[in-house]
Amino acid sequence: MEKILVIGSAGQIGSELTLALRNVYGEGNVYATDIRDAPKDIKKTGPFQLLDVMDDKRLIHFVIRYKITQIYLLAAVLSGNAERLPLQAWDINMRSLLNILDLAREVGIKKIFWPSSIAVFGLTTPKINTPQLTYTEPNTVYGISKLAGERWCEYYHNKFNLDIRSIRYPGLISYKTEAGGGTTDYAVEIFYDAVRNGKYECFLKPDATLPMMFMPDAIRGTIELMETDALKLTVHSSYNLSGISFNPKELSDEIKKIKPGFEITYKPDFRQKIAESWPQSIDDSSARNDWGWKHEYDLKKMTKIMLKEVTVKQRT
Ligand code: VAH
Repeated sequence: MEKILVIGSAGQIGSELTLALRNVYGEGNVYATDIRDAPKDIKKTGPFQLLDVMDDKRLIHFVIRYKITQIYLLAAVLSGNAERLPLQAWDINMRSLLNILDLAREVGIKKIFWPSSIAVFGLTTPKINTPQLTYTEPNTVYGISKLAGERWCEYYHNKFNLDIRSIRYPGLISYKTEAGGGTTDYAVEIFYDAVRNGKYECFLKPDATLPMMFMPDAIRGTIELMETDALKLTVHSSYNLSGISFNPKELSDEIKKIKPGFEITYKPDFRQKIAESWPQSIDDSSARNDWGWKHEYDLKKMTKIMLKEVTVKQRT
């Protein structure tokens, strides 16, 4: 019986991945944890406990007590926030991963998932159809921590035969949690402001094209990766994964098709420079070849669902 520990269950990915894992492995077998309180549905559908991934002693007791077999480490400081507190963000993003890797080696955790990001790419990376293997010279604290994390994951795989799997997520769009300080989070904020006020002031330029993905695709891709036979996996740093690429103008035009009165203005801030250092589209052929990955949501379908769900959420 798999016993799964999710660290960061209150976050954008964790709040949805925890529920999806409970559907697959049984509610009582997926232990949701976070440093802060979790959404009601996480606490209602299975075990939840406050847990700080930086507290390695409490972490090891938890893992041994509940006989954990898999760990999903989703806690991290995202790009925008990381630039405000560089050394604290580096410490949190790296020490949390190293705590888990060493714990897994010590107690023999079968499988680990850790999210990387397209933030590992930088200004020297080809921007269109960015390959799996290419220049990775990130110039953000977040990107540097994700690149270093990928190197540690591959090191523990090669040296200790740890089965750790990772995805370079593009910008993720979801309605369950509000934006969490990322550069791509304009694509989440815009829906809340469109529903609440009918207008949005965007912190990126209208033509800032970035690789994005609707959360249901990201959750399915993560579970597909984790359920793939280890012998089929050829990437032990982190898999490129691609969904949709668009810019704020294209997204706002799609919103206007449903909400004609919606207005967008642009006031680029420090995150514009971060966005300019990232790719515009991603080549995910390794994921397609290794486990048959294919995204399902396009910009039109995602926009329709986001507006509907955010409208419902604003009413409750
Ligand atoms: C961020 N949402 O903006 C994250 C993501 C590709 C970006 O990793 O920081």
